[in-house]
Amino acid sequence: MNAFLKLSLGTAALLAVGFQACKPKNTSSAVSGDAAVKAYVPPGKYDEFYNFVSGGFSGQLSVYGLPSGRLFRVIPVFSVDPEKGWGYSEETKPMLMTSHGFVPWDDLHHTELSQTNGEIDGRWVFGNANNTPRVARVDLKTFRTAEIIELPNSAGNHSSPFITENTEYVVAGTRFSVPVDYANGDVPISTYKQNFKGTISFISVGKEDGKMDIAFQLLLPGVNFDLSHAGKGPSHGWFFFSCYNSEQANTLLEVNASQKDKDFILAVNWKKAEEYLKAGKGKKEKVRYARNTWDESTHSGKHEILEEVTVLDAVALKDICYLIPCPKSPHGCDVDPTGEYIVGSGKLAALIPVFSYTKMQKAIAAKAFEGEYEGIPVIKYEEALHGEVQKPGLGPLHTEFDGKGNAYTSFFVSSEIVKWNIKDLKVLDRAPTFYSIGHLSIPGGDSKKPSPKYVVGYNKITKDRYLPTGPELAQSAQIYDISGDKMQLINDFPTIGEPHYAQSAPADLISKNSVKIFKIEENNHPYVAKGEKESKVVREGNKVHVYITAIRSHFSPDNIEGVKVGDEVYFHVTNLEQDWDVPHGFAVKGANNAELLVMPGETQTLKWVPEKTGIFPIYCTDFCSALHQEMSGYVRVSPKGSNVPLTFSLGKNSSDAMSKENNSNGH
Ligand code: RUQ
Ligand code: CUA
Repeated sequence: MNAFLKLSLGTAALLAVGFQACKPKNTSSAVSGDAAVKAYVPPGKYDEFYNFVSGGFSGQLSVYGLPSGRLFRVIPVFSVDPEKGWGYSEETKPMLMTSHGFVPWDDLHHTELSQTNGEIDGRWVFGNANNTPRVARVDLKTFRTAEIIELPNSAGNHSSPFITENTEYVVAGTRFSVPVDYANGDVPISTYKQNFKGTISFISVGKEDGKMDIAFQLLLPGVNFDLSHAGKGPSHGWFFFSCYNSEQANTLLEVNASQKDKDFILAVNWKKAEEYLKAGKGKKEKVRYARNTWDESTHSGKHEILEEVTVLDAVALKDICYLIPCPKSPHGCDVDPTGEYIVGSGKLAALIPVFSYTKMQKAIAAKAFEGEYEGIPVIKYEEALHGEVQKPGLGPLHTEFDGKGNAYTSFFVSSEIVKWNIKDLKVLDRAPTFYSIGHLSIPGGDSKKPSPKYVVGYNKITKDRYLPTGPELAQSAQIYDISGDKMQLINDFPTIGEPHYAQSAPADLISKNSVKIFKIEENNHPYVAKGEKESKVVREGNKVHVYITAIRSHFSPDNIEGVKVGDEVYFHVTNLEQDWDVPHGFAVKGANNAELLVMPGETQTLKWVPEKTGIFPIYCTDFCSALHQEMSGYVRVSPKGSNVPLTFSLGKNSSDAMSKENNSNGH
């Protein structure tokens, strides 16, 4: 065995041991005393907070109540959802388009609520896509994905979608460095150091409409950007990103990207970047990326491909970026509510470094650099350091804040949450988690104004917490009361997919704006039928457009004939109800997609290409009234070339229909 192999295998073995999560002792004493009462929300009573939880590889986002842990809703974001027809209806398909075509899945790791003046404003929640890099904006009036923008020059979008204190920007840093899209990417993988680049996108967000645009991208050396957080208050104007693989390894990263004692936190002066942009220092590059926007007036998504992005070279334009050394493969990068302290969590570090924004500024002014890394100045560690939390636990990942001077850090390896004081760096309390916590979240815990009532831990392993469900288990989230000095576990609940980051907002901030119905008179869908009189069936070549309405408890029309094998049939279903909580569903036998679930006042379209002759029932899938089972109808499919005329009717029963077989327009 050569020396290198010996060394690397040795390190690998060590890491493997280090990364095996240990199970905390005394797991039986999980919940005690008055804990259950604190989490109990009686039937009919509302929760205090909405909890927006990322679904990881499920591509979804789920909405729970705190402190009850009750699941309210699963929002499809980077996923198709047969329950709602998302990704199956003609209107929603464009939302999942990318420069690679239709990509109906992604890996959603982080959620971030929009902010105004550094406080959660309850308007939107953003989510990142890790695989085919995208950022989504979910509108919290409707709890629906309102926009998805793709990121060129990126691969993996992990340090995202963190925002600035007035939601000026959402950021997206590439996890996998790759050759940029506008360069030749057909290069040997071993040329990582020469050809692979890291980019960070600053996506501007429209003040009123939330519309996203890539304002600029920063071109950086090839490393892995992992997480980020914006400065706030005094440090507003700066953004901080953790990065690992400063070794620039392209294979066996578990060993090769863990060689150095320290990787970095990248400090970005985005106000400076804006100045350079204004001064015309950006280069417009030809790329291709998608932007998909949902229009609530037509109830439809629009997909467009954009072809240009402005790139600022962070190495050439000297004073945008600085690096701060950070021990051992930093993961979480969190800024405290005052904006003064930046916490870096090294996955393999035995301490937590806390950096000071003021000291960092002084170090930059005094040029207290230890050198450069790939052309970017590296600030001396001690010059930016406020101090280190000693022996906090094993495998620190993420930190949230209570706004009272305390920080709460999750520890994956030692499976615990540790509370410590930001000023004197003393550990104050620790609570076990079950097991292997990843992210944690305090309502407003990354904003200027946390609501320090609960901290929720999002665990990677659930073994032995719930009834077994075969080889695959749900992950778990756990709620701790943090209103006192000591954390107290009060509840846990299973999650959908694998939770990464989550955020919570006070309930009324969101519930007061919740949309109840869509006004039918404001429905601008091109195929709307605003009453049963407008319902009809129209043939255009081999396309058949069915303008069909739904109201308790029938469709209009509910008998359709003259459809032929191979026709493209579009059922444009308008729900005529104007009452809250009366959706209708729609399904047809043999359709190669899901049902539709249509909200009051809305129009959605199901495409169906019949391949066989016969009679095909249609029916409502949502139990809408006592006569829901009666809400159904029939479509007759005749052979190609048949001369059965196109007819449609409602209320024509077999006896009267028989005499006038081909009569249409049964209104
Ligand atoms: S990650 S468990 Cu994808 Cu945010 Cu840290
Ligand atoms: Cu409409 Cu059931």
